[in-house]
Amino acid sequence: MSLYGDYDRDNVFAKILRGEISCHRVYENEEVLAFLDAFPQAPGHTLIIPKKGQARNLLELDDRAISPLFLCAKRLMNVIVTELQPVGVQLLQFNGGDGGQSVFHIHVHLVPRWTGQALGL
Ligand code: DGP
Repeated sequence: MSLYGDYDRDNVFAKILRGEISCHRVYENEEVLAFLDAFPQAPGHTLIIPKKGQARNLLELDDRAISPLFLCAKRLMNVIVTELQPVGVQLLQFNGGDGGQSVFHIHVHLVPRWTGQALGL
């Protein structure tokens, strides 16, 4: 599948943004929404998505949307480190089905990690 193509308006994150599927919201502003992953790799596994546009992956994301997405990732990583006290945090972002992506609305993962824990993603 190409990394460029049509956006499926019925992907689960589009449905979350429209309020058609519920989620555990962690943070939101005009640009981004952060919520807990429904299939967490670790406690506190958080997803961050842009609220505007129809980018399936990073290549399709408008340059102006990159800063809000990664600024939110940095700030939430700080909250995770303070509140959950992991010894590491993974910032993950997959592009294309063969790149490990399963939901085709650009998103980043924040996965807290503790010593001895298997790296699942
Ligand atoms: P990726 O492989 O990067 O496309 O990861 C997509 C993530 O989305 C995966 O970790 C599971 C999560 N996910 C899938 N469906 C839902 C859902 O309906 N709600 C929430 N909160 N997360 C979901």
